[in-house]
Amino acid sequence: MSTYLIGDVHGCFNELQALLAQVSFNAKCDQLWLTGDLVARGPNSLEVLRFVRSLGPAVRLVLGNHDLHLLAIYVGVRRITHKDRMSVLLEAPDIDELINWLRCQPMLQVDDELKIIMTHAGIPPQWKIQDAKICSHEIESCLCSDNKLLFLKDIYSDKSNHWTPELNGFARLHFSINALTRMRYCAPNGQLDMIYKDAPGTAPAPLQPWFSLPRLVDSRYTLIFGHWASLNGQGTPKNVIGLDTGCCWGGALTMLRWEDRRYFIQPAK
Ligand SMILES: [Mn+2]
Repeated sequence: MSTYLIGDVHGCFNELQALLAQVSFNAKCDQLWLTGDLVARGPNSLEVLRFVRSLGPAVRLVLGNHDLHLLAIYVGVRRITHKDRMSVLLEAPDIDELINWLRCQPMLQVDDELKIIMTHAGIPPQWKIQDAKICSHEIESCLCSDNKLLFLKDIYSDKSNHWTPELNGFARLHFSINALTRMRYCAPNGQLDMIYKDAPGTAPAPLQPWFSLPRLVDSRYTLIFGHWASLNGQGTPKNVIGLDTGCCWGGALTMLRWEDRRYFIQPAK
């Protein structure tokens, strides 16, 4: 049994299959972890969702900002754009089942034996694991409840970027969604910057990548994330691993086998 962790798939179904074939992935005994953003940008979002869902308990995933965007389009509170490349998916005969499965997926994965924490964008400096668990659960409860899905209309609020434990209501959900699915840079006080997006080294002072600030998360755990393709898997501290290497932009899909820390790469086809 092996544990495989793969970065943002973004509809790159062929590369996902090629990567799994490299290691003869077997859903009966192996585990597949996915950093989220299964859909959008790439050509085959529908095939990716159908396949990942079919893996059942062999897969552990988290939702990314593009997965939330899909849910928001589905419930009619956001508009699809040409860049999304999701019109085939949204017109599929099984779209209702796929959405109902997707929206009940977690925002956070924690494995206390393997000592792995995975989210789409990262864990903000101010959070302990327990904070991440509570805040993830709050989002998951909304996503899984039909009448609360409309909150997705306003998920992209750049204003809620400063954490205090007293945050509540929409401001708290916004902070959590920003931190878990969109974060890249923080100010030295840990405040999220939701504007700057380019690779480190170009960011205006005093912004720093979230993973460069001191963290409250238990340092025995390795943090796995995706989301930030321009990092290309580089520049993170030892126990923080970015797996998004921009397959949908012509880069590659990257997979880490946890047990021997070996990397497998599938260039974009
Ligand atoms: Mn992504």
